[in-house]
Amino acid sequence: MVFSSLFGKRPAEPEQPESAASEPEQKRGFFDRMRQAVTRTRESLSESISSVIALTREVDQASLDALEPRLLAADIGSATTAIIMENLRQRALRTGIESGAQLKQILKTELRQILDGVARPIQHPSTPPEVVLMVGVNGTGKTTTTGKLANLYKSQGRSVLLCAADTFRAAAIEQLEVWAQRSDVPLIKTKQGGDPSAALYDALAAAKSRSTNVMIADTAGRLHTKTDLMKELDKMRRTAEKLVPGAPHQTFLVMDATTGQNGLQQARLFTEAARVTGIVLTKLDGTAKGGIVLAIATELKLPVLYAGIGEKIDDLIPFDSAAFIDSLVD
Ligand SMILES: Nc1nc2c(ncn2[C@@H]2O[C@H](COP(=O)(O)OP(=O)(O)O)[C@@H](O)[C@H]2O)c(=O)[nH]1
Ligand SMILES: [Mg+2]
Repeated sequence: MVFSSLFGKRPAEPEQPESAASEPEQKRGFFDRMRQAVTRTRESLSESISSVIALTREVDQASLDALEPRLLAADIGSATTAIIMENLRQRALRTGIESGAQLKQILKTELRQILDGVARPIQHPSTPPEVVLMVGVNGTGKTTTTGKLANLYKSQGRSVLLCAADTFRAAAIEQLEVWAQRSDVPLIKTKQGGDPSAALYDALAAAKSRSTNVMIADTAGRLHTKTDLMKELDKMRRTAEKLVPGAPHQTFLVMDATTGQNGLQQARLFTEAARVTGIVLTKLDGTAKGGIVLAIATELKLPVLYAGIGEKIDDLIPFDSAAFIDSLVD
């Protein structure tokens, strides 16, 4: 696939403001930053692959056996690793794998297929506002990502309104207010302890009357096992649906890349209960376990749509599978 088609402009999005970076520049920027973010995973995978094939010229069964734990160590997950290993072994038997370079190439194709298998473009509604719910457990980066996402959408020329629907903690509302100021977007809130559905109702009414393109709601951290909190989320969904047909259009589960297989287990149960449409993977910077992206695809059957690569406002990039795989294996 041609790289330039992958960050293609979405049909529902208006022209970028003139001050914004040109599209090719922006793509290159995203690519470089993705590469930078997965440096540790790439280095450890790359070292592993090199040490596995250093002794023999041809890649044999024994060297493939040695590769298996290395893939697991990158948090690619046992199910995904099993699929990849089976395909590599078949390939080695059928045609042989002649060199480390060829092994990497085949591995890249395998990884790419796994990600492309769950890829689907984000569906934007034909009439605004687009309603986005940010959900997940505590501390994964929901509030931070809500702020970054507002900035990203705004840089794409879309008008944004934020809703502080984490009424559980006072700090969460203040935290989101800071992000709203940074990207200069309006924010609707209620007081701490208030009903998040009421805040959402007000935010949607405001978004409709102002013809805002996107309304993003930050929600309280919750576990799928907390029945009351899951019911609260259901109520929010119903409120959104009542005010805006088809809403919520996106339910993004925010996952922390550093929590590995534990986070994945939690996410599996969460996605079932909350009708998640896509994943935002945060804290990809600095982890050597970026392979979790592949485990997410295999086990949750959901695409990673955005990646968090730092704590600053522009440290959120649209996820691109080709750029990711090229950054991971080289
Ligand atoms: N390094 C890094 N830190 C992040 C990223 N996203 C969020 N954080 C940090 O994770 C912590 C929790 O974030 P917060 O948004 O409050 O999580 P919430 O409880 O899900 O709302 C904060 O210290 C954030 O700065 C990221 O992509 N990279
Ligand atoms: Mg929060």
